[in-house]
Amino acid sequence: MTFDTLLYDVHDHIGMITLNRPDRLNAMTASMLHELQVAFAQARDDAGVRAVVLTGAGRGFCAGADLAAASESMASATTPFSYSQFLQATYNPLVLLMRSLPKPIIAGVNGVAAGAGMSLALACDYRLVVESASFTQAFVKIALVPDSGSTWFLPRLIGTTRALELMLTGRRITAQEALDWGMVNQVVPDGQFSTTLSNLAAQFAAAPTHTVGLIKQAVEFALDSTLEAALAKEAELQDIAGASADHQEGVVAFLQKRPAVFSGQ
Ligand code: T3D
Repeated sequence: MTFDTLLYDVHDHIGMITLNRPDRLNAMTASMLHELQVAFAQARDDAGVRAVVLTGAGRGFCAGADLAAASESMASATTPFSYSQFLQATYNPLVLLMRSLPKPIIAGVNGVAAGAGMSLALACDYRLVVESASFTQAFVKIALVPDSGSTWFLPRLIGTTRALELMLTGRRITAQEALDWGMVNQVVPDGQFSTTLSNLAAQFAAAPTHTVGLIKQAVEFALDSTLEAALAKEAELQDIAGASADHQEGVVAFLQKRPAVFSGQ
């Protein structure tokens, strides 16, 4: 499928999804949300893809919902617009797809991430951020509740005190503040962003992909489980990981004192 609002490219086992509406800071329309679902599903189903990168074209990562497009479609609608139906059909399945993807997703946050754009970055597994980027829970500024997963991700990442501060004020925080708060993994000078992102993606693409998927599954499960249930889940998933070709390769490589070469199986 060809995309109108995204670029999707696969190289060196990396599926690179670039939000591509730079003049609108990559604000999301209904068609971009649909295309994102298609692109993530394609990356999931392509055995050649072992790591996924989500980034933005131009100076922004993503400014959240496209407010101009949203207000136009509301004005022209013949029936009352239902936020609930829209969210259930667009953002919600996308976020669930990302969280269940059995491959690592890196957010390459190349600029401002606002509203649902910030939620998308939070739904990724690793956040690499340029020094000049910023984050805002912009929802409150237009009198909306944070959606697309922000209420779930943010308190878990930075605690309720700070999550509520961001959600209630819409304050724009810097990349450094996000790093200090544990909301992102790494901040790099703008000039080093592309190279660092490529190196990081290559590192993830060379990891034992199947086991990485199991690790994601284990952590996702443990977030809402008892210790007893989490221990049982670890044991169940370890049976699967322990039977993998990459586990064998990892052990043999260790014993032979050489770097492991993982196939992803
Ligand atoms: O309806 C639904 O879909 C429900 C779901 C909602 C989920 C949400 O995401 S709600 C939150 C929506 N997002 C926002 O409220 C953020 C709005 N944008 C901003 O606050 C600021 O633009 C930023 C803080 C993101 C960046 O500020 P700045 O000063 O760096 O850039 P700018 O000059 O404001 O924006 C540059 C251009 O992008 C500008 O267009 P222009 O004047 O050059 O023609 C601006 O209008 C446009 N733009 C930025 N954000 C959006 C947008 N256009 C449409 N929708 C946007 N969200």
